[in-house]
Amino acid sequence: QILTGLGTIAMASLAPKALSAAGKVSLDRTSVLLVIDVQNCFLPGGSLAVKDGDKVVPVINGIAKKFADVVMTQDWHTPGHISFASSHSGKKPFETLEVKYGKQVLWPDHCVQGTDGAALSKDLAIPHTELILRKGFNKDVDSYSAFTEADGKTTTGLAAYLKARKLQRVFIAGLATDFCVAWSALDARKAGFDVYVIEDACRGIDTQGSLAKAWADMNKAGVKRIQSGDLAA
Ligand code: VGL
Ligand code: ZN
Repeated sequence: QILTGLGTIAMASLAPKALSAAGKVSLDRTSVLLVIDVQNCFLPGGSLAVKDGDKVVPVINGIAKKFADVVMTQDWHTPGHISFASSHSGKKPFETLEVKYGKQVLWPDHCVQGTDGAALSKDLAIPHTELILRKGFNKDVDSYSAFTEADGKTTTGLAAYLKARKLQRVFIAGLATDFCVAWSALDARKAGFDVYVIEDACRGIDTQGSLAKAWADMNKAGVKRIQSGDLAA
């Protein structure tokens, strides 16, 4: 216990609110599962396949049953999108380019609007998903984050949606850990949400040290790193 001028504060009130006695993270009515970019292009055989990307699908299907509120995102680029190496002569995938809003990693063409590659995995089984948010649809601006485009100022509207729905605790899963998951987690923290990244429900791309850097940045920002098994029943 801590004694203060105002009286006694039980230590329990200082413990992370989410952890129950069993060390599990309990969910409540303010909790939302945010499933990032589980789309064919990022799955094995896709144009920007994330290693073992398909392994997240059964994990996500399982944990989604614990959430009353589920939101998904879909990377949704125009043909000739600024993030495609093919849009810049002499550039190859995984090289970088200085653009108006900073350094842009260049990717193989992926998630072009309306294509099969941009479709959500047919193996996702989360019929109670309440919102599917598309991002990266501006030709000249990428958007890894579900909240704010890569220019650092254009909002997707997601923070306002979650706030209007009184969803304060954001649990993130999906692809890729070191890009769209991490950027979404960091922006969610900036917008004032409590943020958990469910590590085994994510897979990373890991180019040029990006995965280790993403976890370091998330840790520093107060993002909680948990496993699917940490969620209370
Ligand atoms: C992503 C690279 C390019 C992602 C999207 O979903 O993490 N990565 N576009
Ligand atoms: Zn993309």
